[in-house]
Amino acid sequence: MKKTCILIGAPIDTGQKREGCLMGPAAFRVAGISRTITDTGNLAEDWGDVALPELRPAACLNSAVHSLAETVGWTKALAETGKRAMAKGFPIFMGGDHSLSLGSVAGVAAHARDEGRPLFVLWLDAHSDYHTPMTTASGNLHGTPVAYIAGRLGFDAFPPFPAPVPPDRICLYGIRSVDGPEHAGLVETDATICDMRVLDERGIVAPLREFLDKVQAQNGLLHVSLDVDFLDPSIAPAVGTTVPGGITFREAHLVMELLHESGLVTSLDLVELNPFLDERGRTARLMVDLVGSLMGRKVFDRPTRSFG
Ligand code: B3U
Ligand code: MN
Ligand code: MN
Repeated sequence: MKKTCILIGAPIDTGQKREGCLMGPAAFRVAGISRTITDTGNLAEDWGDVALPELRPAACLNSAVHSLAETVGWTKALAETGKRAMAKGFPIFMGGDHSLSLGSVAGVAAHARDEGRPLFVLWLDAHSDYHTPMTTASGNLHGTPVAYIAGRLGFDAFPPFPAPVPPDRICLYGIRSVDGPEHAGLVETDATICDMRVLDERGIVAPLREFLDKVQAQNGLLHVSLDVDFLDPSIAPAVGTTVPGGITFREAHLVMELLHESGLVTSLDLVELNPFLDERGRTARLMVDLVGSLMGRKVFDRPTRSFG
Protein backbone atom coordinates (compact mmCIF):
# COMPACT_ATOMS: atom_id res chain seq x y z
CA MET A 1 0.00 0.00 0.00
CA LYS A 2 1.21 3.49 -0.90
CA LYS A 3 2.43 5.55 2.05
CA THR A 4 2.65 9.31 2.41
CA CYS A 5 5.95 9.91 4.14
CA ILE A 6 6.07 13.18 6.03
CA LEU A 7 9.62 14.47 6.40
CA ILE A 8 10.16 16.43 9.59
CA GLY A 9 13.53 18.09 10.16
CA ALA A 10 14.72 18.27 13.77
CA PRO A 11 18.00 20.24 13.71
CA ILE A 12 19.04 19.46 17.28
CA ASP A 13 22.50 19.03 18.71
CA THR A 14 21.94 20.04 22.33
CA GLY A 15 21.32 16.43 23.46
CA GLN A 16 25.08 15.86 23.47
CA LYS A 17 28.23 17.99 23.37
CA ARG A 18 29.58 17.60 19.86
CA GLU A 19 28.39 20.16 17.36
CA GLY A 20 27.22 19.12 13.91
CA CYS A 21 24.05 17.02 14.23
CA LEU A 22 21.98 20.10 13.55
CA MET A 23 23.11 19.79 9.93
CA GLY A 24 21.55 16.33 9.74
CA PRO A 25 18.20 17.27 8.16
CA ALA A 26 19.98 19.20 5.39
CA ALA A 27 22.29 16.25 4.73
CA PHE A 28 19.37 13.82 4.46
CA ARG A 29 17.74 16.13 1.94
CA VAL A 30 20.95 16.54 -0.07
CA ALA A 31 21.43 12.74 -0.03
CA GLY A 32 18.05 12.47 -1.78
CA ILE A 33 15.64 11.20 0.84
CA SER A 34 12.54 12.52 -0.96
CA ARG A 35 13.53 11.06 -4.31
CA THR A 36 14.43 7.74 -2.72
CA ILE A 37 10.95 7.52 -1.21
CA THR A 38 9.12 8.48 -4.40
CA ASP A 39 11.25 6.02 -6.41
CA THR A 40 9.72 3.24 -4.29
CA GLY A 41 6.24 4.29 -5.39
CA ASN A 42 5.41 6.11 -2.15
CA LEU A 43 4.75 9.81 -1.64
CA ALA A 44 7.01 12.27 0.16
CA GLU A 45 5.84 15.52 1.75
CA ASP A 46 8.50 17.72 3.34
CA TRP A 47 7.21 19.79 6.25
CA GLY A 48 10.56 21.58 6.65
CA ASP A 49 12.43 21.95 9.92
CA VAL A 50 10.67 22.28 13.26
CA ALA A 51 11.54 25.51 15.10
CA LEU A 52 12.61 25.63 18.73
CA PRO A 53 9.88 27.43 20.71
CA GLU A 54 10.60 30.15 23.24
CA LEU A 55 12.42 28.57 26.18
CA ARG A 56 11.09 28.29 29.72
CA PRO A 57 13.57 27.92 32.58
CA ALA A 58 14.05 24.29 33.64
CA ALA A 59 16.00 22.80 36.51
CA CYS A 60 17.39 19.41 37.46
CA LEU A 61 19.15 18.21 40.61
CA ASN A 62 21.85 16.46 38.58
CA SER A 63 24.33 19.26 37.82
CA ALA A 64 25.89 17.27 34.96
CA VAL A 65 22.74 17.74 32.87
CA HIS A 66 23.08 20.47 30.26
CA SER A 67 20.71 22.10 27.76
CA LEU A 68 17.65 21.01 29.74
CA ALA A 69 15.46 23.95 28.74
CA GLU A 70 16.30 23.46 25.03
CA THR A 71 15.60 19.73 25.23
CA VAL A 72 12.25 20.29 26.95
CA GLY A 73 11.42 22.89 24.27
CA TRP A 74 12.26 20.50 21.43
CA THR A 75 10.31 17.73 23.14
CA LYS A 76 7.14 19.83 23.25
CA ALA A 77 7.50 21.06 19.68
CA LEU A 78 8.23 17.63 18.20
CA ALA A 79 5.47 15.94 20.18
CA GLU A 80 2.98 18.40 18.74
CA THR A 81 4.26 18.08 15.15
CA GLY A 82 4.60 14.31 15.47
CA LYS A 83 1.01 13.84 16.59
CA ARG A 84 -0.23 15.98 13.71
CA ALA A 85 1.92 14.07 11.21
CA MET A 86 0.67 10.67 12.43
CA ALA A 87 -2.85 11.71 11.52
CA LYS A 88 -1.70 12.52 7.96
CA GLY A 89 0.77 9.77 7.08
CA PHE A 90 4.07 8.13 7.98
CA PRO A 91 6.34 10.61 9.81
CA ILE A 92 10.08 10.41 9.28
CA PHE A 93 11.89 12.52 11.88
CA MET A 94 15.27 13.58 10.53
CA GLY A 95 17.72 14.47 13.30
CA GLY A 96 19.37 15.84 15.00
CA ASP A 97 20.71 13.85 17.94
CA HIS A 98 18.71 11.15 19.70
CA SER A 99 17.17 13.59 22.20
CA LEU A 100 14.64 14.30 19.43
CA SER A 101 12.98 10.96 20.22
CA LEU A 102 11.78 12.34 23.56
CA GLY A 103 9.39 14.40 21.45
CA SER A 104 8.85 12.30 18.32
CA VAL A 105 7.77 9.23 20.27
CA ALA A 106 5.65 11.34 22.64
CA GLY A 107 3.69 12.58 19.60
CA VAL A 108 3.40 9.10 18.15
CA ALA A 109 2.28 7.70 21.53
CA ALA A 110 -0.41 10.37 21.89
CA HIS A 111 -1.75 9.39 18.48
CA ALA A 112 -1.69 5.67 19.32
CA ARG A 113 -3.54 6.34 22.58
CA ASP A 114 -6.24 8.32 20.74
CA GLU A 115 -6.58 5.52 18.18
CA GLY A 116 -6.82 2.91 20.93
CA ARG A 117 -3.90 0.96 19.46
CA PRO A 118 -0.87 -0.30 21.40
CA LEU A 119 2.45 1.31 20.45
CA PHE A 120 5.60 -0.78 20.06
CA VAL A 121 9.12 0.67 19.79
CA LEU A 122 12.11 -0.88 18.01
CA TRP A 123 15.33 0.86 19.10
CA LEU A 124 18.17 0.28 16.62
CA ASP A 125 21.19 1.60 18.47
CA ALA A 126 24.59 0.75 19.98
CA HIS A 127 23.30 2.25 23.24
CA SER A 128 20.30 1.50 25.41
CA ASP A 129 19.48 5.21 26.01
CA TYR A 130 17.85 4.19 29.31
CA HIS A 131 19.27 6.93 31.53
CA THR A 132 17.06 9.42 33.29
CA PRO A 133 18.16 13.03 33.85
CA MET A 134 18.97 11.85 37.39
CA THR A 135 21.24 8.93 36.42
CA THR A 136 23.20 10.28 33.46
CA ALA A 137 26.89 10.93 34.22
CA SER A 138 27.62 12.60 30.89
CA GLY A 139 24.62 14.91 31.26
CA ASN A 140 23.82 14.24 27.60
CA LEU A 141 20.07 13.88 27.31
CA HIS A 142 20.32 11.92 24.04
CA GLY A 143 21.00 9.00 26.38
CA THR A 144 17.53 9.19 27.97
CA PRO A 145 14.62 8.73 25.51
CA VAL A 146 13.93 5.03 26.09
CA ALA A 147 13.48 5.69 29.82
CA TYR A 148 11.07 8.56 29.10
CA ILE A 149 9.09 6.45 26.64
CA ALA A 150 8.87 3.59 29.14
CA GLY A 151 7.62 5.93 31.88
CA ARG A 152 10.75 5.65 34.10
CA LEU A 153 10.71 8.18 36.96
CA GLY A 154 13.04 11.21 36.93
CA PHE A 155 11.67 13.33 34.08
CA ASP A 156 10.04 15.99 36.27
CA ALA A 157 11.20 18.86 34.02
CA PHE A 158 9.44 17.29 31.01
CA PRO A 159 5.75 17.07 30.12
CA PRO A 160 4.42 13.74 31.41
CA PHE A 161 4.83 11.14 28.66
CA PRO A 162 1.33 10.84 27.09
CA ALA A 163 0.93 7.06 27.25
CA PRO A 164 4.04 5.30 28.52
CA VAL A 165 4.98 2.23 26.50
CA PRO A 166 5.15 -0.87 28.70
CA PRO A 167 8.71 -2.24 28.40
CA ASP A 168 7.44 -5.56 27.02
CA ARG A 169 6.55 -3.57 23.89
CA ILE A 170 10.09 -2.18 23.55
CA CYS A 171 12.93 -3.99 21.77
CA LEU A 172 16.51 -2.74 22.09
CA TYR A 173 18.29 -4.21 19.09
CA GLY A 174 22.02 -4.05 18.33
CA ILE A 175 23.06 -2.65 21.71
CA ARG A 176 26.67 -3.00 22.85
CA SER A 177 27.22 -0.08 25.25
CA VAL A 178 25.12 0.06 28.42
CA ASP A 179 26.04 2.08 31.52
CA GLY A 180 25.57 0.72 35.07
CA PRO A 181 22.44 2.70 35.99
CA GLU A 182 20.85 1.84 32.65
CA HIS A 183 21.57 -1.84 33.20
CA ALA A 184 20.21 -1.71 36.74
CA GLY A 185 16.98 -0.18 35.44
CA LEU A 186 16.63 -2.45 32.43
CA VAL A 187 17.04 -5.74 34.28
CA GLU A 188 13.97 -4.78 36.33
CA THR A 189 11.89 -4.67 33.14
CA ASP A 190 10.74 -7.20 30.56
CA ALA A 191 12.04 -5.17 27.62
CA THR A 192 13.33 -7.35 24.77
CA ILE A 193 17.10 -7.04 24.77
CA CYS A 194 18.72 -8.08 21.51
CA ASP A 195 22.28 -7.09 22.32
CA MET A 196 25.13 -8.07 20.02
CA ARG A 197 25.65 -11.28 21.99
CA VAL A 198 22.11 -12.37 21.11
CA LEU A 199 22.44 -11.29 17.48
CA ASP A 200 25.81 -13.02 17.03
CA GLU A 201 24.47 -16.23 18.49
CA ARG A 202 21.01 -16.33 16.92
CA GLY A 203 21.51 -14.23 13.81
CA ILE A 204 19.65 -11.04 13.11
CA VAL A 205 16.47 -12.46 11.58
CA ALA A 206 14.85 -14.71 14.19
CA PRO A 207 14.84 -12.23 17.12
CA LEU A 208 13.47 -9.48 14.90
CA ARG A 209 10.70 -11.72 13.56
CA GLU A 210 9.73 -12.69 17.10
CA PHE A 211 9.25 -9.05 18.01
CA LEU A 212 7.37 -8.28 14.79
CA ASP A 213 5.07 -11.25 15.39
CA LYS A 214 4.19 -9.71 18.75
CA VAL A 215 3.37 -6.36 17.16
CA GLN A 216 1.21 -8.09 14.57
CA ALA A 217 -0.60 -10.26 17.12
CA GLN A 218 -1.67 -7.17 19.07
CA ASN A 219 -2.50 -5.03 16.03
CA GLY A 220 0.10 -2.54 17.20
CA LEU A 221 1.66 0.56 15.72
CA LEU A 222 5.44 0.28 15.40
CA HIS A 223 7.86 3.17 15.81
CA VAL A 224 11.44 2.50 14.64
CA SER A 225 14.26 4.67 15.97
CA LEU A 226 17.44 4.30 13.91
CA ASP A 227 20.63 5.69 15.47
CA VAL A 228 23.60 5.92 13.08
CA ASP A 229 25.78 4.17 15.67
CA PHE A 230 23.65 1.01 15.27
CA LEU A 231 25.81 0.55 12.17
CA ASP A 232 29.44 -0.47 12.32
CA PRO A 233 31.71 2.62 12.30
CA SER A 234 33.58 1.23 9.28
CA ILE A 235 30.50 1.84 7.12
CA ALA A 236 28.98 4.79 9.04
CA PRO A 237 31.68 7.09 10.37
CA ALA A 238 29.52 10.23 10.68
CA VAL A 239 28.54 9.89 14.32
CA GLY A 240 29.96 11.32 17.53
CA THR A 241 29.73 8.12 19.56
CA THR A 242 31.09 5.28 17.43
CA VAL A 243 31.08 1.84 19.06
CA PRO A 244 32.94 -0.99 17.30
CA GLY A 245 31.27 -4.29 16.47
CA GLY A 246 28.13 -2.88 14.90
CA ILE A 247 25.67 -4.05 12.28
CA THR A 248 27.10 -4.61 8.80
CA PHE A 249 25.88 -3.10 5.55
CA ARG A 250 24.14 -6.32 4.53
CA GLU A 251 22.58 -6.94 7.93
CA ALA A 252 21.24 -3.39 8.08
CA HIS A 253 19.55 -3.70 4.70
CA LEU A 254 18.08 -7.07 5.67
CA VAL A 255 16.63 -5.56 8.86
CA MET A 256 15.01 -2.83 6.77
CA GLU A 257 13.69 -5.33 4.22
CA LEU A 258 12.14 -7.46 6.94
CA LEU A 259 10.56 -4.34 8.43
CA HIS A 260 9.14 -3.41 5.05
CA GLU A 261 7.84 -6.92 4.47
CA SER A 262 6.08 -6.88 7.84
CA GLY A 263 4.02 -3.84 6.83
CA LEU A 264 3.95 -2.88 10.51
CA VAL A 265 6.14 0.23 10.73
CA THR A 266 4.16 3.46 11.15
CA SER A 267 6.87 6.04 12.03
CA LEU A 268 10.65 6.42 11.93
CA ASP A 269 13.47 8.45 13.51
CA LEU A 270 16.81 8.93 11.75
CA VAL A 271 19.19 10.22 14.38
CA GLU A 272 22.77 11.10 15.33
CA LEU A 273 24.01 11.77 11.80
CA ASN A 274 26.81 14.33 12.16
CA PRO A 275 27.57 15.47 8.59
CA PHE A 276 30.67 17.34 9.83
CA LEU A 277 32.24 13.94 10.57
CA ASP A 278 31.19 12.29 7.31
CA GLU A 279 33.37 11.16 4.43
CA ARG A 280 31.98 12.68 1.24
CA GLY A 281 28.40 12.04 2.36
CA ARG A 282 28.71 8.27 2.59
CA THR A 283 26.94 7.88 5.94
CA ALA A 284 24.10 10.18 4.88
CA ARG A 285 23.74 8.20 1.66
CA LEU A 286 23.75 4.88 3.50
CA MET A 287 21.05 6.07 5.90
CA VAL A 288 18.95 7.23 2.95
CA ASP A 289 19.51 3.89 1.17
CA LEU A 290 18.29 2.13 4.31
CA VAL A 291 15.14 4.25 4.15
CA GLY A 292 14.82 3.02 0.55
CA SER A 293 14.89 -0.61 1.74
CA LEU A 294 12.40 0.18 4.51
CA MET A 295 10.05 1.73 1.96
CA GLY A 296 10.18 -1.30 -0.31
CA ARG A 297 13.14 -1.02 -2.64
CA LYS A 298 14.27 -4.51 -3.61
CA VAL A 299 16.03 -6.35 -6.41
CA PHE A 300 13.45 -9.09 -6.92
CA ASP A 301 9.82 -9.33 -5.98
CA ARG A 302 9.12 -12.47 -4.04
CA PRO A 303 6.11 -13.63 -2.08
CA THR A 304 6.20 -11.97 1.31
CA ARG A 305 6.06 -13.97 4.50
CA SER A 306 2.88 -13.31 6.40
CA PHE A 307 3.09 -12.32 10.02
CA GLY A 308 0.82 -13.61 12.75
N1 B3U B 1 25.40 6.01 27.71
C1 B3U B 1 26.31 7.12 27.47
C2 B3U B 1 26.73 7.16 26.04
C3 B3U B 1 25.71 7.40 25.02
C4 B3U B 1 24.37 7.20 25.01
N2 B3U B 1 23.91 7.51 23.84
C5 B3U B 1 24.90 7.85 23.13
N3 B3U B 1 26.00 7.81 23.82
N4 B3U B 1 24.87 8.17 21.84
C6 B3U B 1 25.67 8.44 27.93
O1 B3U B 1 26.33 9.47 27.79
O2 B3U B 1 24.53 8.44 28.39
MN1 MN C 1 20.82 6.61 20.63
MN1 MN D 1 23.71 5.40 20.10
